Amino acid sequence: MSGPSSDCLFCRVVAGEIAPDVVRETDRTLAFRDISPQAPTHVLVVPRDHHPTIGALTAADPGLAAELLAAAQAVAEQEGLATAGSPEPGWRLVVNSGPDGGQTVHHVHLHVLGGRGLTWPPG
Ligand code: IU
Repeated sequence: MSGPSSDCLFCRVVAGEIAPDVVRETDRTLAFRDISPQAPTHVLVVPRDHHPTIGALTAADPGLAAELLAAAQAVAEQEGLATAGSPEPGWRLVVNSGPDGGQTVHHVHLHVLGGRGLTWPPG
């Protein structure tokens, strides 16, 4: 599924009905600050097309999945968490999928987290 869904929060963001704090955009992706940041930098990267999970996106449009990954790297560099030649100071990419994964918004999104030392394992 890739058409917009009126009851999908991130489809409404992509459509401009909700105005997030946008940090980067391309013709197929949008990156904006999480409303409830879990680190000094917490940016969500979403495809403009609606795909519910990372698995659904990868199956339907692997090229877009790769674009989303590249967009996350670009956001990390833009936010000063990494440079093209170095991963320093470092950052984390999180994709929650399904109930046990803790996914609450069912439009695939990549969390770009950084700006402090992140602990492991996650909760
Ligand atoms: P999750 O991976 O589905 O659990 O992440 C959803 C994220 O969306 C979560 O970090 C929320 O804080 C974030 N979010 C948001 O940025 N804006 C909103 O209006 C809502 C949730 I609702």
